[in-house]
Amino acid sequence: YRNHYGYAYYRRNITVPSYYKGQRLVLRFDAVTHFAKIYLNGVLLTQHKGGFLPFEVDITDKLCAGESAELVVAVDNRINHSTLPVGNEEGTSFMGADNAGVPGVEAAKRWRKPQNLPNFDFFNYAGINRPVRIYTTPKAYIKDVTLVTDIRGTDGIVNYQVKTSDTDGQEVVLQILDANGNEVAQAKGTSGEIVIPDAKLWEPYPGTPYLYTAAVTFGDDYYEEPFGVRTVRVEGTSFLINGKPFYFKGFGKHEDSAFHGRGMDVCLDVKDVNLIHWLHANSFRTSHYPYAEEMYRLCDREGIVIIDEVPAVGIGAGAGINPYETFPIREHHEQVIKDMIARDKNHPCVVMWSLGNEPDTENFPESAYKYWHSLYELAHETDPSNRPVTLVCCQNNYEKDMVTRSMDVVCINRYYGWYNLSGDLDAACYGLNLELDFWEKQNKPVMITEYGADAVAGIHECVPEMFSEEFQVEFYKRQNAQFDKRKFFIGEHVWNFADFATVQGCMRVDGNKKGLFTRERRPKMAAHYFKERWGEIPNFEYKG
Ligand code: GCB
Repeated sequence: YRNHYGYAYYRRNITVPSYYKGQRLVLRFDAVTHFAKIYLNGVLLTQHKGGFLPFEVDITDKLCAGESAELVVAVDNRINHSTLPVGNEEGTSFMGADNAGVPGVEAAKRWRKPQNLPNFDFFNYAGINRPVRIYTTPKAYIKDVTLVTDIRGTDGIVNYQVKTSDTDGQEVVLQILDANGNEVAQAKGTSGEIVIPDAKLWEPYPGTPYLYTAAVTFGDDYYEEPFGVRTVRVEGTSFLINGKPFYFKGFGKHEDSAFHGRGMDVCLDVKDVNLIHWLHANSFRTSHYPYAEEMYRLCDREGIVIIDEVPAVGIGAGAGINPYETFPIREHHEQVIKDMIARDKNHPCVVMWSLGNEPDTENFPESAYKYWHSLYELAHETDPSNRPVTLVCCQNNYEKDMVTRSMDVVCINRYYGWYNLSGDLDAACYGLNLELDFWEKQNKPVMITEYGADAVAGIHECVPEMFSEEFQVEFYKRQNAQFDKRKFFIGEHVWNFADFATVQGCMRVDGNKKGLFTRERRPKMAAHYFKERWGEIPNFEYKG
């Protein structure tokens, strides 16, 4: 099954207890990767495209409480130019030399079995990666809760909106509870403004990530949504959390481990969050897809800041044709942006949306600008809290790229000294500085969202050379020294938190080895280096 291509089927009998009678029954899938068809007793209930966000279907009339039924989930793991993430359809692989044009190679590509050729650098783990649940509500129920917070003097302001299944009869009551469960404010009606006097703010750790709870009652329905009072804003070249300039210290991550692949693993999440604290890091990007909801809840509680990314990785990269006019991707892309924001809008840990990772932005600059700018506007319109929006760009001709500079925060992935100028850190720093001079003129906050070197744990050298742990440390020391000189530079996200599985290829030895930790979460030398560095960098006012 590791290299399975196409549909796989999950089949089991489900029963709901008879005491659920009279309730509304909902079948919810937290994520099925990448395309799902759901059948109950052989009848197609729903289908869903996109592997990293939830979907649900009302089964009240389909499943009688007390009776059992056969649930079948048909999952398709195929990726192509209409899916996110993107798969190559031309038979080219993402990694390594392709020898295009060599007759034997070309013929062999046509001859071989169809297979997934990811245009991205992580293993295409598919299937039911997250929980499936049946939940119940009363017949009249709370559909959605939106909470937008602000700070006025010492007061916390909560603008709320509650959507319900029907509007007549019952009244909506919203109570704000403090961390001890005591009511601190209350309002009635489906929307309004609530004031929390002398509010405690949500701050990234080691500040206090204080959480309130919005307890919503509507008739017999009751829902609790934890939230934090905090603001996020970009001003000049600063990224402000609660009005103070924040410095991002952290990584791009993956949902990945040896035993669970991309399957949800709450123990692993707790371990990772502990390691994030151990490193004195404060943030990560959900590269390259929205993670399981449990991780966001944990980060709300633990005060870890998230840049939330949709699975738009690899659009047009290396395609050589204009992806924006060729590939049927826009509609789906818009949908996942809306769905991600709908799912994650109330999390205080989420401070910025990422529209995607490393698309082609330089070869067809005008089409690229049109495409990404409309998505940028969509994200702003969709988010009730109007968080900053970005797109993470790959190492490219930044002078031609019109998209990256138009985002609220410029997020750059750069591999000076690794994929280019390999091993030559003097030249790498020279090139990096020329580029930083360019960004300095744009008058925007800039952060590095990926930089790194593969290091195979246990390889040591007296003179640091590529793939050794010493080289990885040296690579970071040299480049961090350049970032520290630049005031507009608002953060460093190393690539990657831990080693992870990828498609096999001639540039990968048992996966990607750019982790600060091994895949088993053992620290490499670079983890110790960053622990010391980040221990001395405060969350706020690092650059004055
Ligand atoms: C990148 C990608 C990331 C890869 C990384 C690498 O630019 O965004 O997905 O894993 O480079 O290590 O090559």
